[in-house]
Amino acid sequence: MSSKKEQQLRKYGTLVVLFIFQVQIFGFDVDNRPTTDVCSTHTILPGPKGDEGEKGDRGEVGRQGKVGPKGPKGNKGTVGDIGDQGMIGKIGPIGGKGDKGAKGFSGVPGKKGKAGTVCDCGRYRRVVGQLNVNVARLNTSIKFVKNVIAGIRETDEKFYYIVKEEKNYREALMHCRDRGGTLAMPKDEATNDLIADYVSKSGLFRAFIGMNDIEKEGQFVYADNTSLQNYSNWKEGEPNDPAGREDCVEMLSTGEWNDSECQVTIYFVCEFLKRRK
Ligand code: MAN
Ligand code: CA
Ligand code: CA
Repeated sequence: MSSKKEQQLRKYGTLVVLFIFQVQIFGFDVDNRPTTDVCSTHTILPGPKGDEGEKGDRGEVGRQGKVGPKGPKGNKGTVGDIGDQGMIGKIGPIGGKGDKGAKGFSGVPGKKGKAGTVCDCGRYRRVVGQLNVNVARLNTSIKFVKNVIAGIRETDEKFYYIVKEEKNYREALMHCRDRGGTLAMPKDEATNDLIADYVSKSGLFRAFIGMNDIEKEGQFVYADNTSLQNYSNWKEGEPNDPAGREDCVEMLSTGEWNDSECQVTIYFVCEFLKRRK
């Protein structure tokens, strides 16, 4: 221990001894005053002040202080400088269909048109009517050609074709002529046999062929107006011309002929001359 500290301890020790001495000599009442002043003449006075002691050693580092109070709020900062422009973003998705716009204003009325030409409606109706007729003929022709393809008979000189449409003699003849032919005219046995076979094989009992006695009763001619020559194939008892009304001729499935009424409507046989090569 340094001498400086020894001096401090001696000084404090002297003061403690003096304090205890006073308490033992005079005593104290509850008011902390001397019970008697009889010993005031014996009061011990302090001595003269001593010399100043030497400077003590530097103390140890003290403990860290408490955390200080929160400081006042700082002033608002100034606006910063504008940065560089960013890159262009990606193209966004296609937007939905917009609502229908409001109806626009009416336009300016146009100028008065030129006078129209008078429609010749009657003429157009006639044209349309004729076209309808042509279409009907074409359809008939198509039907005919289809049937021709389906079945036809031929000799060296001619084609024979059964038209399975019920027509009277005059209509049947016109039908064959419209197609470049005529009603079949069997002028020999071979030709008659060929047509007969065709009729029977087609499942028919009868069909018009090209002969009649329209011009003169009993005098039969072919459709080309040539008279019968040395060939005929009448069924037995024919021609009988009952009631004088049978002036046209049909071939039966046997190949035999029968005079028949011209107005009955039955199938018929056309013939077409082959083209010379
Ligand atoms: C019978 C016969 C024929 C006559 C027919 C008319 O077959 O009399 O001669 O042509 O009837 O349907
Ligand atoms: Ca007759
Ligand atoms: Ca008859």
